[in-house]
Amino acid sequence: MKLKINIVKLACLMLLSFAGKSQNPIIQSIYTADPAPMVYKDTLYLYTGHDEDKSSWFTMKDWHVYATTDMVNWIDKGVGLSLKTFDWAVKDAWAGQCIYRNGKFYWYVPMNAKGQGMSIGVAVSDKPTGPFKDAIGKPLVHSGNGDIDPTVFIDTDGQAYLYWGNPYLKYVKLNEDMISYSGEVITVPLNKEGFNVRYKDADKRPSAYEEGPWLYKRNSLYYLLYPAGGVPEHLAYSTALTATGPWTYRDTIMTVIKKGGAFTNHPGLVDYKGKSYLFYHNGALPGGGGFTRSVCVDEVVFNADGSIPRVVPTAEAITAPVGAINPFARVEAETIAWEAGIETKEDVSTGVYVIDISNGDYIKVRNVDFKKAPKLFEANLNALSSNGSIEIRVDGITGPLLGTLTVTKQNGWQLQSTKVNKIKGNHDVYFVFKGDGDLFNFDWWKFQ
Ligand code: FUB
Repeated sequence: MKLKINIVKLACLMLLSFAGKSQNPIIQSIYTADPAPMVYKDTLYLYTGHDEDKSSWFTMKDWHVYATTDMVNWIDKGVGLSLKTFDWAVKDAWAGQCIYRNGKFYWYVPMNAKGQGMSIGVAVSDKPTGPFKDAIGKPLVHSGNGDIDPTVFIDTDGQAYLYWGNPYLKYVKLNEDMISYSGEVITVPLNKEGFNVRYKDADKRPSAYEEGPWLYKRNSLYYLLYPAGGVPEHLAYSTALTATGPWTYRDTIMTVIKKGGAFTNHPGLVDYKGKSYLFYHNGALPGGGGFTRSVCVDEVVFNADGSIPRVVPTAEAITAPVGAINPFARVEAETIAWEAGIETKEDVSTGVYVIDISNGDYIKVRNVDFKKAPKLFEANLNALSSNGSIEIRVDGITGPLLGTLTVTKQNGWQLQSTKVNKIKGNHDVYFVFKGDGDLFNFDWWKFQ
């Protein structure tokens, strides 16, 4: 997706008008869906599906990775995995989840397998951002009916579980190698006690459970979150004293999102830096809807009895960052709290960088910690025109001007710099791009 002023000017103006406080959806450069957060060391990685622009079905071909250390700025790590990785897959890169074990990252994803229908594959990598390769060269799970939306969980005793399914809810116990399992595929009874009843029963399903399970543990209690309904979906949860149930239905977590929603939703619950966060998706970006979705996040504060309170989707997302950006170390240009007009691209030599920059586009970076006053701003740029510039502003798109970097046309990537005014403390920094045409590509920035 491209929120270009010259293409979707109206949509962009809408975005600009609430740019000061809006943080949801957290990714604006493409449509993202089916969020799966994973904490590794001090970073929260977010694995998402990717809805194609103007899609009228779940035509999904790859999965993307984002990273944050503050819950407000998201670093685009590019395409983490694609259908092309799996020789046996033909389409439908739907909802998956990645987990760390014994020095490797295992990403479980559903895909349509040649001649077989939906199946679950597993990809493996030494790094959370890939490259990932097909771990076994064939589906890990093909039970023959509704093998989508895997969630993976490793219990405190080391036993790993893979749950999945629509319309059934199934699980297996994964072996320690994470790429095989022992025992039968178990089908969980979907009864009223465990999963409530549907608010409409046109499809005659036995319970409200729909798809997209997410398994989570807190204080010895196991939580299974899932989209419920049917369609349009709300998010609900059940709990159990073991990872395999029996499950007791608890409550709705998020009601159907009426304004700016998609007809699906998808939960991902994670603890990070002492707080808990619910990831989900909506259809709120310009051009968004049921097949052009966007990932969002809001904080969850558990009730004292361990129950999950109703989470109301916000436009603001996370108001209190849990980290800050150090402007005196290299910051990737694709570190974004909010943007308008830009896209990202990746190649082997540069990695991910910002492209498609034209007049009026901007990138907002939140909570930049100027521990000392900078004198210079430098940026690694590949100039495409001779009249581009970057206005460096703080605390608003029209906020105080720190300096203007007039970009010189040169061949290839060049470090370019400008003097800046004094500033100290924590500020939101806005890079506002000016000039005619396609201005430049932007790799990283730093203050001196
Ligand atoms: O993204 C494709 C499908 O839509 C997922 O597998 C479901 O969970 C729903 O979000």
